Amino acid sequence: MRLTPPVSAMYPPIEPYEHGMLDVGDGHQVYWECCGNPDGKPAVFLHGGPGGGCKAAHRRAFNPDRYRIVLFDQRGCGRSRPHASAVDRDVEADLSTNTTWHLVADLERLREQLGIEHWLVFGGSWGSTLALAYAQAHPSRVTELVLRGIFTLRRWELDWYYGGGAAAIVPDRWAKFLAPLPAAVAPATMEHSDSATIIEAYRALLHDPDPAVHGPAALAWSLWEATTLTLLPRADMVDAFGEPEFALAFARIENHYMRHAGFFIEGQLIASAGRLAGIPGVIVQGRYDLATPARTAWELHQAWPDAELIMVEGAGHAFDESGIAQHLVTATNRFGWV
Ligand code: STX
Repeated sequence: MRLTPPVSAMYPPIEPYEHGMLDVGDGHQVYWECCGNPDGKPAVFLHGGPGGGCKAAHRRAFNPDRYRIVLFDQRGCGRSRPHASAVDRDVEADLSTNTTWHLVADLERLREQLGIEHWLVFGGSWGSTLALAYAQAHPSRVTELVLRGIFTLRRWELDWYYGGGAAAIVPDRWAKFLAPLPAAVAPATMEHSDSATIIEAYRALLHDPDPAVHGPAALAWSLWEATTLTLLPRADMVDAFGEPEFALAFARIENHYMRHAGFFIEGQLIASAGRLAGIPGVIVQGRYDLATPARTAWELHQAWPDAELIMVEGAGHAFDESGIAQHLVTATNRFGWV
């Protein structure tokens, strides 16, 4: 049985009215596009992963008559160049110039280039992480925040997803994630282990020059995510995440950010939530989110009472799960009239 994504809660498909490549320095060109109404309220969509890139469905979370919707592919992924699947061949633009703080600076550069004073910031998963980092660095530029599947890359969050915590629920999929690792690293049991060791071992595989080594590792990394994002299995996710170039860039970029715990000091995004005071926000969180467990959304909400927390029963992590998409669109509809 092939389950297709329930996107009916979203607006109809649209095409960009303009797009381009922004030279952000360090050898990186970032792809951006604008959709909807050129005179509408500016909103920027921040994709997940990191390394996931923007998809056509992401344009559909906003009323195109009311919003000027800006989407861009973060450094190294999607239509941005060079692509992280090729970093080993490009000494100019390697992962050392791909950090959270480079992406925050890219957002400011893009905002200025597009002549936007301030904008609604929308992000799910890693997109929520980047949205929080950006809003805390530049609060005066943010009119509202619409966030989904909150992820702050604290040690316990990384240990949960990359260290065997979630294996308590999906041991079969976790075993596939561990399969490419050397026997010395992969724990023989399902016991909770240290994500740092696993992330480091994956890094060596993902940057091995031999495609017979980095290829299967990239697929295993990417498919762990594809098979844990949605509450119920979805063939379209597995197909998309199993595309070899996507998987290699996604795995390398995610692995790099996880290895550096997002370039944050432990707990930074929640500890600095006071900087969001006065910014209205909506936090949409799937109750059964395996990738970014609901506790983080809860803790963010405690620290940022201006936001509304919507706990979606019967949903996992993905942007286009039915209850989640509905609440996200309701939030952008509400702010579209402000
Ligand atoms: N990664 C969580 C995240 O940001 C640990 C994420 N996971 N999958 C995605 O994002 C995409 C579906 C956007 C690729």
